[in-house]
Amino acid sequence: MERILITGALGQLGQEFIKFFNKNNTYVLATDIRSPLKVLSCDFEIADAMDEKRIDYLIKKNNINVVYHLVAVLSANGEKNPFMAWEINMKSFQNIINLSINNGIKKIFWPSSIAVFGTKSNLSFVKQDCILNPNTIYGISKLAGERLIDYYNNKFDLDIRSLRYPGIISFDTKPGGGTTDYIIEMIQSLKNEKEYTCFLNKNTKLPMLYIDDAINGTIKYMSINKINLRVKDAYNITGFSITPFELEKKLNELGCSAKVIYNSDFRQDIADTWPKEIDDSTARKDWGWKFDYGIDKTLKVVFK
Ligand code: AKB
Repeated sequence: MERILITGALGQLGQEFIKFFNKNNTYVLATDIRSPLKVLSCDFEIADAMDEKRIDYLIKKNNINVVYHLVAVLSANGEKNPFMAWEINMKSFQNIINLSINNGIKKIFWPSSIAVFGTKSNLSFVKQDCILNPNTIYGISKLAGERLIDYYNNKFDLDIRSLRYPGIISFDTKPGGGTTDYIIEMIQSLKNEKEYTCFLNKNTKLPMLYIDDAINGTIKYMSINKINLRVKDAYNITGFSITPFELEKKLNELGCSAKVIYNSDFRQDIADTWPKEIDDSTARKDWGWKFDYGIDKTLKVVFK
């Protein structure tokens, strides 16, 4: 029986993983550095993933045997304080791996991101294997994590797995401090008939994925026999790609008439180094990855 620790559990992905595991009667201990605003459907402890002793205590106390380590400072927030972002992203990662080795935990999930790519790869369609030269501290930390996953998996016989998530679209739980966040902000503003100022240029195409696809895909990936996984660090996955202007048009078609103003800021520079489309054929081949929600189905959920 899996007994799962989720770190950074109150973020965009964590709360959705909790819902999934809860439906499947899997034990979850959720941890974060702040208290939840509403009661969670699992055990919860305030704990900083940087605090090795506290996490060690919680792992032992709750007989944890799987970790979903979701703590991360995202791309835009990372640029405001790169030293802090590196420290949080990498120290917490190192702690979790070290604690896993010491406590006999073999299975770990750690999200990577489309931020690992950079201008040296063909950004109009990034392959699974291409030159990775990230330009943000977030992307650099994700790339470092990917390399460490490969290294630790070999050296310590661990089973750390990772996916390069594109922008994740969710409405119950929101992200914070990312470059792809605009998509959620625009949908919600226009749905509420509020003018929206978009921080990206209207033609900035980025890959996106609806939250249900992200959760179901991750769970499927984690359940696959290791022997079938040819990629030893992180798999490309994606749903659909869209520009802010294409999204605005879709929202107009759904009856939203509030204005969108395009006023790009520093996040444009980040987006300009990220892929427009992702080649996820390796994930499709190796473990049957596929998405279910395109943009129209995603918007249907919001406008139902
Ligand atoms: C971000 O925008 O920083 C994240 C990501 C794509 O990893 N949503």
